[in-house]
Amino acid sequence: MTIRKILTEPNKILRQVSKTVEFVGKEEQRLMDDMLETMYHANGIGLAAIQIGIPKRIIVLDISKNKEKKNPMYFVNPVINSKDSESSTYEEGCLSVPNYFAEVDRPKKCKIQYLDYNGKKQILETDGLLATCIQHEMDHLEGILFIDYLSKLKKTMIVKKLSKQKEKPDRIIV
Ligand code: GNR
Ligand code: NI
Repeated sequence: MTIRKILTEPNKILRQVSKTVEFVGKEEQRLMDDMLETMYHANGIGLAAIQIGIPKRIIVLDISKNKEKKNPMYFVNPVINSKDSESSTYEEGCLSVPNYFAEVDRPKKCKIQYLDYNGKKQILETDGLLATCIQHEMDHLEGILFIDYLSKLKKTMIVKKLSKQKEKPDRIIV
């Protein structure tokens, strides 16, 4: 497995719409392995393939708190079948928008269908952090970042700072 470089905003590649995966084979599984390793290395809880520059509709997630008991999840071609009318607010971050955090409203629950690591069709009802994360990752597949939901002023400020910034500052909550 290989740790890949995570692209950060501003980068046009992050704005691409990812392509549907026709077949889950060895190449896709290797990509999922690399994505998972890259995500763990960066201390993230989710990663979309486009974040490492590959425009395929593939997501990995691990929201388990316990570092010893890993719980990797793989989603290929995920589709949201239904969304809750109730929304919830979560302070989101993104490995492609390093060190910036902001509150985002999203549907509290959603039902999704997807292919798993073995290409088998699955359905899943999610809520809480998992629902938030899956929606955040699915946005990446459409070229959308969480900062797109912020005011123009906040977004512009973040993008401007990111394009100047080279090294890691502390957490910046906007
Ligand atoms: O690591 C991540 N944490 C996170 C926290 C709140 C809401 C969404 C996320 S996803 C993010 C990793 C990432 O950028 N995935 O695309
Ligand atoms: Ni992200």
